[in-house]
Parts: sequence; structure tokens; C-alpha cells
Amino acid sequence: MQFTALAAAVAFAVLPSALAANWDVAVGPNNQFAYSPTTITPAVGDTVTFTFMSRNHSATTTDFNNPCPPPPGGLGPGAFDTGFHSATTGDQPVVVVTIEDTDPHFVSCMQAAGAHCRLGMTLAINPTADQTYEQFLANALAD
Ligand SMILES: *[C@@H]1O[C@H](CO)[C@@H](O)[C@H](O)[C@H]1NC(C)=O
Ligand SMILES: [Cu+2]
Repeated sequence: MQFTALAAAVAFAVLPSALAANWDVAVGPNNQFAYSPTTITPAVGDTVTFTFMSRNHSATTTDFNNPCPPPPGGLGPGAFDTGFHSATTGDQPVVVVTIEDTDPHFVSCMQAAGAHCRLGMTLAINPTADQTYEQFLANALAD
């Protein structure tokens, strides 16, 4: 009986990491000012792997209404900032971020004082009915 309870406790302890998923996001695929995909819906503890595929970009949390440029370090609780990474054909840097909450987070690129952001380089993490990816993109294009 006691052995069974212990085994169950050990199994439960490893459950969260066993269930954590990874979300792959390409940064600048095909030389575009874009992330792909543009929306992801990670759970707490999931990871996001950003692969920098062209030019020199960042993935930085920013304000939904006034996205461009994102502030260095990112914005608010759950903020993150990959920093700038420059890619060449032979060198595609990878940055892994662990998601700490399920609040909506909106991501863009800090490069060129927000110029990439205003070209629509945008990613929504757990967008909501009130804060959609489409509206975030529209806000960036108009910023
Ligand atoms: C990438 O961009 C940042 C910000 O503009 C700049 O400081 C850095 O030197 C650039 N890196 C390369 C390798 O060009
Ligand atoms: Cu960029």
C-alpha cells in the first residue's frame, strides 16, 4: 500500500514536465518581416523555440495598442525579450522561452526603431476575444 502511494506521488511529480509542449516559431522565414505561425496558444510551462532565419530581428513582448517598437526587455508581467539575433544561411540562432502564465502576450521586433513592427512583424500568444491577433496586427500597421 505504502509503496503504491509513493509510486503515485513520484509519477505525479514528473507529470508537469512530461506534459509540457514546445511551440516552434520561425523568425523571418523566407526573408520576410514575419513570425510563423502568427498565433500560438501555449500552456503554463510550455516552451517557445524561436529560430532566427534571416536578417537581424528580436522577439519582444509589447503593448497591444501601441506595439511599435517593443520596449527593451519586453512589457509587463510575463514579459520576455530574446534580444537581437542576426541570421545567415549557415547560422540560425535559437532562443527558447518558457511560458509562465496564460495571459495574452503580444510580440514584435525591436529592430530599426519599430520599422519591422510597423511592417506587421507580429505574433500573438494566447490572444482573446477582446484582444485578437488581427487587431494587434492592425495596431502595429497603424502605429
Ligand atoms: C543587430 O541589430 C542590432 C540593433 O540594431 C545591432 O546593435 C547589432 O549590431 C546587429 N547585429 C549585427 C550582427 O548586425
Ligand atoms: Cu525584425
